[in-house]
Amino acid sequence: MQVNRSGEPGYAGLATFCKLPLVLEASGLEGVDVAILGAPFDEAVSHRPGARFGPRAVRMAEDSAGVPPSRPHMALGIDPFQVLTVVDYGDAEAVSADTERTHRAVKGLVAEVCAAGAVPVVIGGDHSVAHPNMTAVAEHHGRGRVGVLHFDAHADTATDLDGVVRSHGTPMRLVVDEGSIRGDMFIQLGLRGCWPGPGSSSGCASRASAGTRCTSWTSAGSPPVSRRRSTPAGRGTPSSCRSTSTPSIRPSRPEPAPPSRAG
Ligand SMILES: [Mn+2]
Repeated sequence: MQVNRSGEPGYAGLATFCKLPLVLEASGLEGVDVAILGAPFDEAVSHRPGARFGPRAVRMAEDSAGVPPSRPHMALGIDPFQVLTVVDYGDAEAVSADTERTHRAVKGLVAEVCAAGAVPVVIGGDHSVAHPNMTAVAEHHGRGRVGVLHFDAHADTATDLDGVVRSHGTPMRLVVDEGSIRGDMFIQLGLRGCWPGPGSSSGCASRASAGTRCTSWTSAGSPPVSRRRSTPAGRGTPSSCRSTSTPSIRPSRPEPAPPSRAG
């Protein structure tokens, strides 16, 4: 369903992602290559809430790609909207203060997108939503057969935060412990800062010796990373899942950065 007029400026009209057609039923995903999906939930954070407004904020940030949208890449000369059929699949039906039901809703929609043969792109939301996202993708393609590139400031590999297992600081450990993603196919990039501490890091290291390895690069930069492209995560994996924490795409106005434990 196209909900925007072709002559609208970017700041006008209903805010689907890049003014893409809106699809709310799985039956409308036939022939779709990529489905954008919002996961508006932030009650699994240990510090700053607000990411529930992320999906809407991203859609509101559109500055006018036109209808239909055009976004040609300057260097590659490729417009993804020309070569792919992309739709906005709306938001998951998050339940305020109920992480389990919200995660179930996110997982259900990601599964629908996968079942339709499309690639899900999930906009959070706090990083706890990575758990149902990755789980649904892994269950579709085969548990242990999906590699993950995780761009984040933090590893998010805690067993729990203050006793809370479904947290924004735990999804990367959960998917490995549950067998959805193999540790040696889970690549983490950009980690820094004071969390997690040595305990969590050593936990990952010990799991490496058991065959479930968390691989992390700290301040490695792109050249060293590109030289590691033949690591297990890039070999023989039928699919990949990319996870980026909200802080790394936080827009514009800089704020004083308080110490944070996860995200
Ligand atoms: Mn994170």
